[in-house]
Formats: sequence, C-alpha cells, structure tokens
Amino acid sequence: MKRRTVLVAMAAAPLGAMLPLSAFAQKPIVLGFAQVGAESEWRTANTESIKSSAKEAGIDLKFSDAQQKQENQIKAIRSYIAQKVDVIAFSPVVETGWETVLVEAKNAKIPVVLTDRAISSKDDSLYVTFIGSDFTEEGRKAGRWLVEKEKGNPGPINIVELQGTVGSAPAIDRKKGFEEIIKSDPKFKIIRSQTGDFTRAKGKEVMEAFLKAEGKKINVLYAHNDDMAIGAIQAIEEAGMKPGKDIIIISVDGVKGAFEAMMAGKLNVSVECSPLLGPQLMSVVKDIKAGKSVPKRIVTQESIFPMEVAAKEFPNRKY
Ligand code: GYE
Repeated sequence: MKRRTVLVAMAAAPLGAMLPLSAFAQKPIVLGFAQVGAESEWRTANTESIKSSAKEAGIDLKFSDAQQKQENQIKAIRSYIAQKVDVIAFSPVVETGWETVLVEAKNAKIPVVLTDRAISSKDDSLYVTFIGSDFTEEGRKAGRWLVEKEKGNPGPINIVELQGTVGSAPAIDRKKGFEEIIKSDPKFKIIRSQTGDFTRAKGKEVMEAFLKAEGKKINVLYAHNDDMAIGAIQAIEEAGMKPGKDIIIISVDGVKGAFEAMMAGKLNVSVECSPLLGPQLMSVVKDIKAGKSVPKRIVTQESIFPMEVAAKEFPNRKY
C-alpha cells in the first residue's frame, strides 16, 4: 500500500523533477552551407551575411567554400549528409547536375534550401524552397535602362557582353532578360559575348580581347556583375578610352565598388542584386525545423541605381 502511494506521487511529479537539467537546453539547429566561392564583392557580402545571421539566430553553421567548382560543392553536401546536419543550404554554382546528390539528401531526410542561384530540375521535391533574386528581371531592368538611354539615337548600337559563370542561373537569366528587351529594336546588336566568370581578372582579360577585336566600334558594355565591369573599366582606360563616356557601361549587383566607379563617372548604371540573404535563410531554417510550411519561392526585393543617384545612395549601401 505504501509503495503504491509513492509511485502515484512520482507519476504526478513534473517531468523536470526526474530529468537532468541539461536535457532542457535545446540543441542548436545544425545548418550545412555549401558556398560557391569568393569570386566577387557580392559573394563576400553574401558569405558575411550568412555567417553573421547564423550567429545571431543561434544556429550552428558548418560552412564550406567550393572555389566555383561543382564537384567541391557536391563533396561538401555529401559530407553534411554524413554528418547528419539538420538542414543543408547551398548556392548551386551551375543549374544542372544536382539530382544524384539531392536524392541522397532526400533519402537521408535532410531538407535542402537553395539560396541565391536556382537549379534546373523537373523534380521540385528535391528542395524545400529557393530564396533569391529574379535574375531575368535584373536583365530586363538593364535592357530597359539602355533602351531609354538610347532613345532618339538611330544606332547602330554595338554591345559587348561579359557573361557570368557558364551554366549558372544568373548568367543564363541575365542574358535572357536583357535580350528580351533589346530585341524590340534592331538597332541594338550584341557583337561579342563571352564569359568572364564573375571575376575582375577575367572581366579585364576578356574586355582586352573585345577591344582588340572591335576597338572603337564598341558603344556599350553589358557585364553580368560589377566585378567584371570594374575589371573591364581598367582595360578600357588602358586602351586610352573613357569608360562611362566612350563606352556606356551597365552592370549588375550594386556593390560598393560599383558605386565608387559610378561616382567617378566610369560606370553608368548598376542593377541591384542583394546578397544579404542570411536573415531570411535563418528564419526559413527555423520554420522548417518547427514543421511550419514555407513558400516554394522567396524573391528578393531590388532596385536599380544609375550614376546620377550614386553619391546620394552611397552612404546607405550595406555591401
Ligand atoms: O551577381 C555575382 C556573383 O549568384 C547573384 O554571383 C550571384 C552572382 C552575383 O559572383 O557577383
């Protein structure tokens, strides 16, 4: 009889009375992030945003840099699967070739979030959501700016294009959006188009080749990111021409380096692409772990900055 009473009392006691305190300190969520690389000012700001917001959100971040190589990203994702992280996020360097590793993550029941760049796959069950910009719209913004700028100019207007990394979502879509707009007027002609891999060094090198081949025929440079435009500016100056005047320059990202170039009159316009995706990513990761549903697509809000507003906007820029 006595024994029975004791048992009842124990069952009625709050759970906490029987468990060590440490069982209540919640384990932090572990997030494995496979970054593209460190190819541009944009990427540096993106990495910094992810690291600082993980810290702020109390998320345990495992971070790797793939040096712009898909095979390195795949290796990193596999190692996150092996470590049984809670969530995997990555910015796919190119659009294709992800099915195998993403099926492995799915089989391991590890949710995957795409940030910044998309993949092209028919199976959208391979990832929970994609957080990032609308690159096609960025290309259209660049095109609309040029159409407006050259209104009344009968042309021809010869354009050279510095593409981003071959096969990457931003390179494919920024090209597509831009062409969609300029094709409405045959005076616009893309006379050369080549990849500069999103880096300053390559941007400069390819622009040198463009200048050698086409010289003064070039009226406009459309660069898929600011870093390549900044590299190209150097090449144009070294060729004795004035960037921003002899050659109109349009680029994408809106990083500080681009604002400096605009304030110096050497870059005409930069279409904004925000790298500050960290806070959104962390909140999505928490929602996924809490079993909440998240939208399949989260689009970043962005603007466009012509050189005329650069000095006024510069102090507000965060990257
Ligand atoms: O525009 C470029 C970077 O994927 C949006 O990658 C990103 C692009 C960005 O290297 O500067």
